[in-house]
Amino acid sequence: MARYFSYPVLAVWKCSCSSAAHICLLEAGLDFTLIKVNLGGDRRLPDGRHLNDINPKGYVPGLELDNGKVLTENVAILQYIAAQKPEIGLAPANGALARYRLLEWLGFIDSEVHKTLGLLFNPRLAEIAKPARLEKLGQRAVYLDLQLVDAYL
Ligand SMILES: N[C@@H](CCC(=O)N[C@@H](CS)C(=O)NCC(=O)O)C(=O)O
Repeated sequence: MARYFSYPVLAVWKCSCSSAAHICLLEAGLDFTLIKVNLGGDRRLPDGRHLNDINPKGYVPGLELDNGKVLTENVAILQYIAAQKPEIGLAPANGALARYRLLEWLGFIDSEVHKTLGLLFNPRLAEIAKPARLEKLGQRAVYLDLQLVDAYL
């Protein structure tokens, strides 16, 4: 199949965590193709491929490079994009403590906030499971709030 995209190709869905990679690509000023995959639909791409062909894990984001290789996981994708334009300073230099603070934040958002929050939108989540999830999310939100106050207010 002819490749008519401008690479890299980013598979996203609206209002999802894939927005982070989209924002990062825009901030970096890189040329790229955005492909919207309807997670609530058949998950087909405009070229007929399935989302699983870009990300075998079956979710967004997936970043397909011009060599056909695919990068998944926001933690990896965001750092990859930052590395394409190091002069912009989207990520601190490797080896600097600030770089590990970035990883710390990405890990926290990915595993503690995103996954705890995301499950609450699953209509199949049993009502009985919700209070414990909300309590955990509340704890994470308090921490997040304090950090933002310290850093920005
Ligand atoms: N660990 C992944 C999580 C990706 C993820 O959960 N994506 C969601 C949207 S926010 C998704 O595509 N869900 C569809 C599914 O799991 O089938 C990352 O950080 O990139």
